[in-house]
Amino acid sequence: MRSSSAFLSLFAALPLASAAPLFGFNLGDGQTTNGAPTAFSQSDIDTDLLRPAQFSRVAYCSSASVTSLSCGAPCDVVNTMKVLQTGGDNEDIPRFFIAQDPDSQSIIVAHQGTDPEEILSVANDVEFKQVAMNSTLFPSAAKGALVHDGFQDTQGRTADIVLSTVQSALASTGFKRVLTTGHSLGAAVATLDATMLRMALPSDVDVNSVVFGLPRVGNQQFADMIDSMISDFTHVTNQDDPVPTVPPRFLSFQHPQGEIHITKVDSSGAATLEACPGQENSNCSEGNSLLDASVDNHLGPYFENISFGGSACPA
Ligand SMILES: *[C@@H]1O[C@H](CO)[C@@H](O)[C@H](O)[C@H]1NC(C)=O
Ligand SMILES: *[C@@H]1O[C@H](CO)[C@@H](O)[C@H](O)[C@H]1NC(C)=O
Ligand SMILES: CC(=O)N[C@H]1CO[C@H](CO)[C@@H](O)[C@@H]1O
Repeated sequence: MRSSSAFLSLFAALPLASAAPLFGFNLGDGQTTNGAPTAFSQSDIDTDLLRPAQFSRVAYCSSASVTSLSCGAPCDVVNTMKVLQTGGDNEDIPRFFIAQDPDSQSIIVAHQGTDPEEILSVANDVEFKQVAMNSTLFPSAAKGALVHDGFQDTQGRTADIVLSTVQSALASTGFKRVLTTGHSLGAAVATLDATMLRMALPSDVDVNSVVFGLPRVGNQQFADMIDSMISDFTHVTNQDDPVPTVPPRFLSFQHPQGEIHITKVDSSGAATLEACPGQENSNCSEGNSLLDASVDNHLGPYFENISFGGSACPA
């Protein structure tokens, strides 16, 4: 199996410009909509997005500091959670943690991401193909569903421990809810985790996923499968972040539904958000111009002053 650190360092060495021509094109054959976005209020942020964002931020912190909830401010705001499992090495295997969250009566699975240059290189790398989903992990994948093989390889490195830990945590807590979350590459892994868990867990367990700065993970059939399996799937895109526009649609990649787009973050940290109907909405990320691309927007701030990445974690 290809080593992630090898491909990350190989492609991180490429100038960003070599990746740039691929993103921003609207040439896919999947559905696009111009449906008018609807307002997404501050109370919607607090109810639906804030806690997942706080968990995704913690996923960048060291395993030791997460286990002891001593990662500083990012841990302090989620200090009612009980951490069940941590892992990853910040290289081949991005960091992750699994916790039980009494506040939401949920089992949380959160994955670390990568920096903007790395994710753009990986997502745009033409060496990475769309491949069939692993039939062991995704036994009821939709016919014709294909995913980015780099993202699937990364998800596969933690899939078994995620599945077994979530199954035993559901049994020991009696909780009936699972949330997967993450930022950047971690968003792609969390999306695949949700798919895997939905196929493996009993139907009375609710599986949801709320992710940030998600690149496109798979093709139209994959996007449609997410739409039908994960009804509240949500991916938050920040202003002119180019990552949600890669890999490009002309290579047959397509987002699922559920985009929440941040249109503005003012100097006090107040954010304006809108909910975007459809899978690819030209009034949201899909309509971004390459000329305005901002890799800083990939890291944040998103809302409530939440930014992601190693520098957003003091430990
Ligand atoms: C599919 O997933 C299983 C379970 O994690 C793993 O053992 C197997 O190697 C995977 N197959 C491929 C082709 O990666
Ligand atoms: C964000 O941080 C700034 C500076 O620390 C602070 O003034 C502001 O109140 C914060 N905004 C929010 C929405 O938390
Ligand atoms: C509400 C809104 O911004 N609607 C726009 C969505 O995109 C179409 C096509 O680009 C515009 O015509 C709408 O005004």
